[in-house]
Amino acid sequence: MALLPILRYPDPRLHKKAVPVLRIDETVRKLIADMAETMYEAPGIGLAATQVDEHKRVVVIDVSEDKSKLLALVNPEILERSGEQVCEEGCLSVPGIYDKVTRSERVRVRALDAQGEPFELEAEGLLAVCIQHEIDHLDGKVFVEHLSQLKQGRIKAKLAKQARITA
Ligand code: GNR
Ligand code: NI
Repeated sequence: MALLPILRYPDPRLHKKAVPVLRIDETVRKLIADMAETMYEAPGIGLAATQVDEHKRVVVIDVSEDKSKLLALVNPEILERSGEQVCEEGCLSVPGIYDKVTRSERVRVRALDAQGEPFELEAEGLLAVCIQHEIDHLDGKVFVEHLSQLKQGRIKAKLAKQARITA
């Protein structure tokens, strides 16, 4: 296993659209394992391949208290959505920034697991938020793009300043 470096907003590579995985082989399973290790170490509740500069439709999620329920979703698709919820979101690619985003309350998702087997999942609450946040990443969208242009400008300025301090 290996820890992977996480791209930081506003890196333009975060806006690439990930392509579907055609064959789930050892390379994809290694990516899933490395992404899980990277997510747990961060720590975070989800990670999209886009964030580690792998532009394939692969996501890992674990919203459980004890970090015991790893979900791997390959080629995830939202089949149905309903309701609305507002959640204070954060992102490993936008460190130190948290803001409210409105998303669907419930989603039904179809994906392939790490063995290439199709499965469906009904999610609500935080898991539903996380699934939507990760699929956004695969489509090249970072959560701050749900915020106003004014807020996006302030966030870019703040991160640029942080980057100057850490450099
Ligand atoms: O760790 C994370 N926490 C989180 C909190 C609220 C809404 C979404 C998230 S996802 C985030 C990890 C991440 O950046 N995934 O892309
Ligand atoms: Ni994120």
